[in-house]
Amino acid sequence: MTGKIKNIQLADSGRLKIEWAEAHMPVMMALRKKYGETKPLAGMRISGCLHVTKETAVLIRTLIAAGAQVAWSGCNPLSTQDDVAAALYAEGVPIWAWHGLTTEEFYWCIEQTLLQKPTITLDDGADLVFTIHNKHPELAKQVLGGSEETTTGVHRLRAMGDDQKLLYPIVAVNDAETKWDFDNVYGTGQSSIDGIIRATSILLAGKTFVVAGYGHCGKGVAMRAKGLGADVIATEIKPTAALKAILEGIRMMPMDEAARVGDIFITATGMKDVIVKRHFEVMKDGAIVCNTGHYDCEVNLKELETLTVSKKEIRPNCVQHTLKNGKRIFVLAEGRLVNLAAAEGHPSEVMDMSFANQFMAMMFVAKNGANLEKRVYDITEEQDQEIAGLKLETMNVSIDKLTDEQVRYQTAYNEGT
Ligand code: 3DD
Repeated sequence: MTGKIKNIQLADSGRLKIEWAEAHMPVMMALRKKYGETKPLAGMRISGCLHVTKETAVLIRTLIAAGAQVAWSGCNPLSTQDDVAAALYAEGVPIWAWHGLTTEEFYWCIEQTLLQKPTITLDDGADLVFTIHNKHPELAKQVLGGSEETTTGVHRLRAMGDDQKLLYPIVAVNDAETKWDFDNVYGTGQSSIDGIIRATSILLAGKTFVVAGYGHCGKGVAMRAKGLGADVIATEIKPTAALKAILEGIRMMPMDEAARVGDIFITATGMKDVIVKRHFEVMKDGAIVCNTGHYDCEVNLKELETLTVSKKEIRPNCVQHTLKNGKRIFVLAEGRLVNLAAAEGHPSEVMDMSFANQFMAMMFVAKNGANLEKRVYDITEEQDQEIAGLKLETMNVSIDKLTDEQVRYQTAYNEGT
């Protein structure tokens, strides 16, 4: 067995978690059955940098069943589920991941996954791609291509592609409709509330719940907080997103105002310095602050420390800061993504589609990589509809089909009103 994990004794628990996820990811299991026979990934060495959760384990097992050799690390120091990592390690998956990595250990784990000289990279937040581009550009020569799971990762890789800095093609899995419109909205919505409740046991009903960012993730979180009876406020920098919030019945105001009235704050912007010193200074006693964006730069903890006279971990993933003004602020999961650091991430059912896109992206790169340009590729409409169709089938849902006449009518331009 190759790799480094927290504790092999946890493997049994991890196997049961993965079994649970497999029972709730029918699309992935169908893909595993279909491609386990044809093995389209045979000969591929996939290095993955993606949260080690029970759902990721299902993806890993499916990639291996399809013929790939994998090497895996987590993509956040606090998101690895140690029992899942132990189960994967015990079944021979080369994995370097444990909960509570230092920054140095985090990048060391990524380095270990590069020893196999990957032909494909599978990334979430672009740390693996950046490591290859910035520290091991020579490895890019045998990389056919890669994929990127998350919004901020895709933003950065598109910028690299626009500047002709990409050393190999990248498939923007995040931007697939069957990922973005489901994982980001319904997954982040539920899992972020899950993380907040596991870390605090707080009652949401009647609380003033401030969501920074009303994109797909923020919209999902706002929807679920509202469903639990919270009084939701959103903050934004984009007029159209702000308008959507208002029309959804969500109050909109600048963070400078929301900071004074909020009980619970969550950032979902992808931007840095969203909650900073002047906000902490006016927050109510007992305010809870957390983040569900990929990177831990949205809540400025360095500035909070300048106001802190004492702090203690009052509950797992919940640190009480006592400020100079005598008020307490509770920071969850060290300002890292609360859904994965304090809970289990998105439910299996939405990851089923996200990872079906990842799996198909791997097949696309394996088949076409040598002929692709060094840019970011979007998931095709056909693939989106194929995955959504597979998902509906597993839910025993039937839908209508256009007749030939209707197909013709769609593009007819000689019929008026
Ligand atoms: N992410 C959220 N929940 C996850 C889970 N259960 N397993 C693996 C990864 C998970 C994060 C990403 O899928 C995606 O939501 C993102 O954009 O980062």
